[in-house]
Amino acid sequence: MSLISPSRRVRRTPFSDGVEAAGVKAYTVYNRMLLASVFRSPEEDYHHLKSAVQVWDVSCERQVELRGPDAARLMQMLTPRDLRGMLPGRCFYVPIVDETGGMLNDPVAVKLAEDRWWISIADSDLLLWVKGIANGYRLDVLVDEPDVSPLAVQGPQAEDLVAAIFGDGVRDIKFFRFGMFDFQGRSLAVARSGYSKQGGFEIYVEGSDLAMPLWHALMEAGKSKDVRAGCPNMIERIEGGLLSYGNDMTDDNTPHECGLGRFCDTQTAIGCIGRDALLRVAKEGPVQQIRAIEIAGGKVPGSDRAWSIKAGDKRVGQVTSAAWSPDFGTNVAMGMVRMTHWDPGTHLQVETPDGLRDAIVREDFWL
Ligand code: THG
Repeated sequence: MSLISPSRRVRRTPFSDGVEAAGVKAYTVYNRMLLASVFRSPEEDYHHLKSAVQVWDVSCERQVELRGPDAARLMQMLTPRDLRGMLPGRCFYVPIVDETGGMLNDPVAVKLAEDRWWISIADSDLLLWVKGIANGYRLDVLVDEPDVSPLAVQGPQAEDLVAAIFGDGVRDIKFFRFGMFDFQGRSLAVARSGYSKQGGFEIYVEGSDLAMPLWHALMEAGKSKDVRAGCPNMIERIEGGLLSYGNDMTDDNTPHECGLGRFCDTQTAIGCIGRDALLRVAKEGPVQQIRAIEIAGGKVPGSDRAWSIKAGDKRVGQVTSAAWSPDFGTNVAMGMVRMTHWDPGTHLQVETPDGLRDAIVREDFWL
């Protein structure tokens, strides 16, 4: 059963048969590809993610591959994060900005070799920007979207499950690094990363033919661990302060507004697009920034729009993601707040779809 009308514009993934058989209840669309959003219920999925292990079809985290002598130069043009110390086998969370310093994407850069990179993208058409830069500057580099589909294994039991398939070697992989490991005679990048704070791995499945065999192998090996098909969980990711491009930020925001200033080395990232604009914003400092916000009252409704944040009659920001947290017994949220009202402990009001609620700026996220 699916309420999304079938269309070639909304791409299936190499794991879609497994996702459907597991009883997916809702999808979203991400990079023009299906991404499951609910299996049992957001709350049930959340408790299970935090106590067991889940296998996530995150094929929609498409790769932009850079291949050739100018690959490293192009990668540094794309991000204000200094990549000079980045060795092959490393993954870096990298802001990508346009010439005005506006966020275009917040992907994970994967360095396979000096002349071969993957950019594991969030939901925007980054391939077009990268092709445009490569061609405009006449760089000696091939830019395309390879047949690579990430499969995430997340949760407290993720390491044991991934070790059961790839061997105990995966236990030595450090956070945001990857190693090459064999599955059915093929070598795959296995990274310790993923869009949750529960710990886990991402397997970059190169070749769609390997997808369902790997899916079945993980489900079989994980039976005793109560492994389930899962998906990025909105409640857990807000608790953990993980940003969602298109929701919590857009090209109207600078990395500094998004709290990603720590990933900008604008002084030393020579040649990066948007450098002059970022040098300006870094000097002045942002006038609004992402904050953790607690919203009073019972469970907030879901939403497809930002909710105004008020201080009396004045609009001082917007809530961009919010959910009821069963573990914290409150609504956890993130939002963009003006500097006059961003200090921890500041009392605010939020215009939710079911009325005005009291809210408070938190010191930190919840995890
Ligand atoms: N993994 C991979 N690709 C992705 C995502 C992913 N592409 C889309 C989307 N997620 C990109 N956005 C993010 C956002 C946050 C993180 C990763 C990708 C993340 N952040 C950690 C944090 O903020 O705590 C760690 C950042 C760090 O310290 O380097 O993991 O999840 N392949």
